[in-house]
Amino acid sequence: MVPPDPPQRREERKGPPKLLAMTREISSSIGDCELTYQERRPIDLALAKSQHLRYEQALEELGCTVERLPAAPELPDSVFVEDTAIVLDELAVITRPGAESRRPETEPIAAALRAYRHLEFIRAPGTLDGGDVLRVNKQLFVGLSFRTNADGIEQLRRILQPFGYGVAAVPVRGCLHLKSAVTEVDRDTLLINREWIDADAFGRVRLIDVDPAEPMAANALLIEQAVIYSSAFPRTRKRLENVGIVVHPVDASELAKAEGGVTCCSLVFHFSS
Ligand code: CIR
Repeated sequence: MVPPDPPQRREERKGPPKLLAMTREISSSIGDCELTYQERRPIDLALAKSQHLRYEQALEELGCTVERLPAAPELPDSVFVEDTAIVLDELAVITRPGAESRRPETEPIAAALRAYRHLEFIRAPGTLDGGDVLRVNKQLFVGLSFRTNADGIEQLRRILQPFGYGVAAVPVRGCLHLKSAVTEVDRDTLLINREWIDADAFGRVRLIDVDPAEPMAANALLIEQAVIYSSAFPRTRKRLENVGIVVHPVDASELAKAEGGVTCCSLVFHFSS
C-alpha cells in the first residue's frame, strides 16, 4: 500500500497563487433590500441577474476563478458579499453587518471561506460592513458610518495588529460606505468623491476626483492591472483612462437601485490550488 504524501510534499506541489472571486447569486427578494439614501425603485430581477453574470465574466476575463454561492431567497441583500468579510492573505475577518437584516448573511460566507483562511469574527456590540474597509498595502482605512461603529473598528484593529496591519478610522458623511466615496484604482492611486470623505485621511497617495456630475462614481473594483467599473459614469471613466488606467465597463444599473456598486458583489483574494 502506498502511504499518503506528508503535508509538506503536498505544499511543494501547489501552483502559484491565483485569484478567487467569491460571489453569491442574487436573491429573489432583492426588491426588499435595505435602502439608506435612495428611494425604492423596482428592480428588474432578470436584468439584474444577466448584469451580474456579465460582472462574473468580467472577473474571469481579468484572471479570477469565480466561486458562486447559492442565492438566499430570504436575505434580500445577500448578493453584496463584500460586506460580510474582510479577506487578507493571512486570515479572513467575518463581519457583523450594521443592518440587522443582513447579519444572517455571514454564516454561509464563513463556511465557504473556512476552506481558504483562518477565520476571526467581529462580535457584538461591534458592527462592521466590508464596504467600509479600504485596504492600501498594509493599511486599512475603515469608514465610521451608519453601518460601522467605533467598537467594530477597534476589534478589527486588535485582530489585525499581530499581522502588521494598520487600521485607521475615517468618518464618512453623505454616503452609505467608505467605498462609496473612495476606492483604489491603481497601486497607490485612489478615486475619490471629496464631498463625502476627507482626502487628508489617505496621506501621500495620488488622488483622482470623480467628475462633479457623477457623485456615485468613486466605486471601482481593482483586479491586478484593470478596474471593473460601472458604465453609468462615462465622464469619470475618461479621467481614469486619461491617466492610463485600464477600465473594464459593466452595466450595473439594477443593483445600483439597491445601493450596490461593483466592489460590493465579490470577495477577491489569492489562493493556491
Ligand atoms: C445595503 O444597504 O446594505 C444594501 N442594500 C447595499 C449594500 C452595498 N454594499 C456595499 O456597498 N459594500
